[in-house]
Amino acid sequence: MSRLIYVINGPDPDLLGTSQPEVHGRETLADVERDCRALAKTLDLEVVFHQSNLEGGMIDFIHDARAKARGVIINAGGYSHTSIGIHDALKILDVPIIEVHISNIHQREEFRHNSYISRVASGVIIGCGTQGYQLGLQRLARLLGNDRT
Ligand code: DHK
Repeated sequence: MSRLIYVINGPDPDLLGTSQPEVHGRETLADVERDCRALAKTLDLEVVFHQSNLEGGMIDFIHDARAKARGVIINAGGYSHTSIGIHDALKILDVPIIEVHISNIHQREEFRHNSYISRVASGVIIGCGTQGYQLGLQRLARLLGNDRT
């Protein structure tokens, strides 16, 4: 059976490493993808990275995940705090969802404190830097029944 994990990123993660490095660190999304690929192999998982700056683009990736993925890791960037459309698309997925925020959104502006995605996520990883994506993968491996994690 497929062990495919969709890693879906919204706006800003595409600028990782260059936009606000003091908040999001210096690693690029390509670095994150490389590290996740290496980790996924050890967990007997496969990862596919998707990124869109558009809400509808992200929703398309989520719909696509319904037929293909065993789990989803999502950092919806600013849409986390605004998008009922992304919330609704995630809500009808029947695979585990891990929400990642690189920064600690609770130490930042008040408008970042609510995430619509947290309401439908199995787990939420906040403020662990780009390592959060790897932690998300480890969690999904556990949820999918890999005893090595
Ligand atoms: C990334 C963003 O682009 C922000 O809009 C979110 C999130 C936080 C992050 O920390 O990964 O508020």
